[in-house]
Amino acid sequence: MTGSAEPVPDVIDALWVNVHLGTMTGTTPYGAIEDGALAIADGKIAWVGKREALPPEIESRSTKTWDGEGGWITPGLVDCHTHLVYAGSRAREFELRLQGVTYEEISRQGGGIRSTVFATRQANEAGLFRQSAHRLLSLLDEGVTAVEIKSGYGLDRDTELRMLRVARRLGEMFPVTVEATFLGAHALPPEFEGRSDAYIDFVCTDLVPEVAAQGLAGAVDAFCETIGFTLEQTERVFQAAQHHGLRIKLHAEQLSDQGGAALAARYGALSVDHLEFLSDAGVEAIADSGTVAVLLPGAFYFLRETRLPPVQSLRDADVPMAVATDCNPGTSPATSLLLMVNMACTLFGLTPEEALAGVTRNGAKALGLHGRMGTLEPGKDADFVVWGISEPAELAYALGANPCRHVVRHGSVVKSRKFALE
Ligand code: DI6
Ligand code: FE
Repeated sequence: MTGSAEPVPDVIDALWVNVHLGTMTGTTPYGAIEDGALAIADGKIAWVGKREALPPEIESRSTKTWDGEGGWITPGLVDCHTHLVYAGSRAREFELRLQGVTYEEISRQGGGIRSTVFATRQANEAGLFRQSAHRLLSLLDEGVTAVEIKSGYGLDRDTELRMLRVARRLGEMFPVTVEATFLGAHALPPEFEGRSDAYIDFVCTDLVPEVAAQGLAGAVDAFCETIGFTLEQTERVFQAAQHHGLRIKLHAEQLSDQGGAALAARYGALSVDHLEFLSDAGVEAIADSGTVAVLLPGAFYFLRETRLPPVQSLRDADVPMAVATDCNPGTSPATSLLLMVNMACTLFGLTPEEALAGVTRNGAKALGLHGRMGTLEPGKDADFVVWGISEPAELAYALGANPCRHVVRHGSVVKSRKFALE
């Protein structure tokens, strides 16, 4: 890309130079532009390309020039699958699982999700916000500028709505775009023990309409699994979602093959997530659907799973793959998206470029936000990260490092971390 053909705005609010650009567009690896420049106007990217091709009028109209000190700029990171609003901890369950008790056994004994439901129902809105804000800030510290946050630890009207209000407020209080998802069909609450169909009735006829009417979520999700809900129950949630104008996502084929991914693709799902047990038929069913395959290596690692998602089949079928933390207290208490980028490579076999696309371009697509973010292109939100790295692969390579120097959101620097020695 040698720069954009867009008309030059009268005022350029900021110009970044002395940087390399990982645009995540086009056909070259990372859409890389070495010795690039990026101009911002009204919170949007106004121009991006080679420094030598920068139109003189852009430079002359710039009110502020930033020196990127030879670093790399990528789009802001998108964590497209989190459950980061919740109360309490499941460290005791972790100890049990290390002693050999399985996640399923704990769930069937009434622990697991239900123990977090109990703690979350006890928490008030301020307490829930405070506990969740810490997790969100850890993500923002690594350059996350958009995040999806699910409900699903209330499983009753008041707590589900409280969770979604907390998610919305996190997006109001911090420099991050929050996309909320209603996950009422996450687990069966104790008061509906043995009555899963009645609970799905409650989700579909009471909660989905209320969530939609209050504008508290843009999508629904469900846990289609032996220890979750059946394909038929999942489809009822999808039908209610479509009736109320909500998009669809699904926890699919995480611990077994229920055919959930194919069902979700038939309903035009934004994404199907986990996918360790996705069959070739399932890959075929989602290929060409536009549905994004969201890979969650944190849960695979933390549950010590052995069945890998069919990455090569997804690659061969050109299914866009995203990568996310799945930040939740039971299977992925992870608040580092960069560590997930590394795990997507080391555990799932993605290339560093695929993994970075998974937390930028494809992460945005999994939220239906790819028209606004996920690549460095004129007209998109000026949400990007300036990294102190010498090549983009370093973002997948380093374990536990955080080379984030500056985070820019809607054109403004919202975080700078740079030690004098750098
Ligand atoms: N699959 C998961 O890995 C999380 N939810 C789901 O449907 C686990 C949630 C938890 O264990 O708290
Ligand atoms: Fe999840």
